[in-house]
Amino acid sequence: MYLDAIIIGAGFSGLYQLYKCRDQLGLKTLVIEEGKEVGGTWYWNKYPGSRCDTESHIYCYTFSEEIYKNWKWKERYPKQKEILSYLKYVERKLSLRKDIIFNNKVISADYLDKKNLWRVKTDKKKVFYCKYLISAVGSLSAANIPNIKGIKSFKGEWYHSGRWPDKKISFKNQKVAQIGTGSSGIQIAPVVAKSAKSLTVFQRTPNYSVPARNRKLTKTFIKNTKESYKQIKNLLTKTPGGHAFKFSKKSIFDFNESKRLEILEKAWLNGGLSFRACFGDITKKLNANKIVSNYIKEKIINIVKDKEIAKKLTDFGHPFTSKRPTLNTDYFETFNKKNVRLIDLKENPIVNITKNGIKTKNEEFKFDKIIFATGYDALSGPILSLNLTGRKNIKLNKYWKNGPITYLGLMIPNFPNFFIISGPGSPSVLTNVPAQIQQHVEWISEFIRYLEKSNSLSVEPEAKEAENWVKKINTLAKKSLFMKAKNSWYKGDNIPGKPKTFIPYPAGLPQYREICNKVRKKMYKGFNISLK
Ligand code: N01
Repeated sequence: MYLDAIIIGAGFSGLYQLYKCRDQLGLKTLVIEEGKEVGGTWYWNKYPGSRCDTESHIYCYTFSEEIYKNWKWKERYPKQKEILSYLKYVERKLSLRKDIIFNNKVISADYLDKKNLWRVKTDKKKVFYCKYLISAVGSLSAANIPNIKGIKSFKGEWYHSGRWPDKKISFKNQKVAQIGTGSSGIQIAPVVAKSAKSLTVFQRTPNYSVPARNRKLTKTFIKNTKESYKQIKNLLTKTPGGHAFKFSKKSIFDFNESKRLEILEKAWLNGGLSFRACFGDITKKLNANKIVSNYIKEKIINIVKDKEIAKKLTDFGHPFTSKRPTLNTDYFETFNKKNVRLIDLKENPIVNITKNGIKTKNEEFKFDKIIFATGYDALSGPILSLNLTGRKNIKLNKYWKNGPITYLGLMIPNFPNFFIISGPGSPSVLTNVPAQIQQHVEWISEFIRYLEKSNSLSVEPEAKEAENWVKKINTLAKKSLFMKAKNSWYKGDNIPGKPKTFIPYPAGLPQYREICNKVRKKMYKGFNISLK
């Protein structure tokens, strides 16, 4: 079957890109989705307690005033189920389903030089041909299931947070292990601990976490956000992370100690990702960051009653925000429960999984269920899993053997007419992702419009431009606090053998947007376009 465009993935990015390609560019378009429903990450991440930590009134599309105003969010942070309902609503509103095939995983895509077409194969033995191939597979969809010896022998059930099964899973009276304490693990533990007989949390690196302070949205708040649609939409293009909060222009050192504390207390009580913005230098300067890192540490120590456990939970070894900041609801309080244990993997590492549980250096545990909240082969993983072969039989896994090479995070040399939404080399995971996605979809769609008008056959970035882009990202990252974290998936540390290079674009969405706009104004400088 021949199509003008194929989009892989039916999450936030795939749905919007389908609408753009089909309804605004008039292209014959198909979305191929591995899951059985729309939703992308919000289809798969059905783990207990799953909820977004970006506020609901901005964790959504802003391209359509009607959609924005018609949808009513319930809470400050939307639950996974609510986001899924929202995406289904958008899909219905735009009549997208008829151009999506579900339960089909793309297993390979090959560029056919002579025909200037992509050949896309799925695990259901379907084959499609298209001119434009667009990845909407997301940044965090390739689950990292650690290769721990003995996993196959485990008699109980095990799950990964990002590939949570559809069936209902009960933890009532169960002995549960949880490996991993990132954003997912921090949400899972308090919920599982409520019903499990016991919960044992295996922690490799302790994580800073700020209270989420979730709450029901008031009618007044909902009304105000709808009335401020235009201002909110505009604000999301101006802030570094595409969030609705601005960073303070003041340094922490502009204030004496008591005033600093007053500001921090206020931000802590408000909760949320905006905590890091209460002083302008928290995320930029190590000395300012140290004060805030210590403040969070003190807060946790005051919550956790057992001093030994508190020490393990706060032995961070990296600055606050150098890894993805997390929000929590009663995560640290959970360790005051009698049925919850914390195992510090630094002093007591896992040796292997047994048929009955987990064996560590010092102890053997029995478990009924194991939860892997161990994160993802982030950003490059999902693209590599597509098994792309570009021009002249160039394999993407070889071309990226030293790390992902893209120009603007949007295209790859030697892989013509292949676009990436919110992947490596773009701000992606460092932002409120729907805001970044919309910028990408709109930029890509304008580019395709231009290519179609110009009678183009194919387009790809110049290799030199892509090399410079990767260098630029790594130069920017070196100046940031991100490089101070060990085991950071931002730089591939979490996956054995993954090249160590900084992957997302770290200088913020407005700067990135400006660069993309400049390239467009200069008639797509840096891209080689071949005409029919
Ligand atoms: O994954 P993570 P996540 N043995 O990589 C540990 C988004 N998200 O799914 O820090 C033992 O952050 C690992 O330890 P270490 C969001 O962007 C958003 O939690 O590498 N432990 C870490 O503790 C987020 O950042 C939301 O030393 C192992 C944990 O597992 C991203 O997804 C919710 C291990 C993984 O943490 C990923 O978050 C959920 C091993 N072999 C996710 N391998 C919201 O919006 C890894 N770990 C709320």
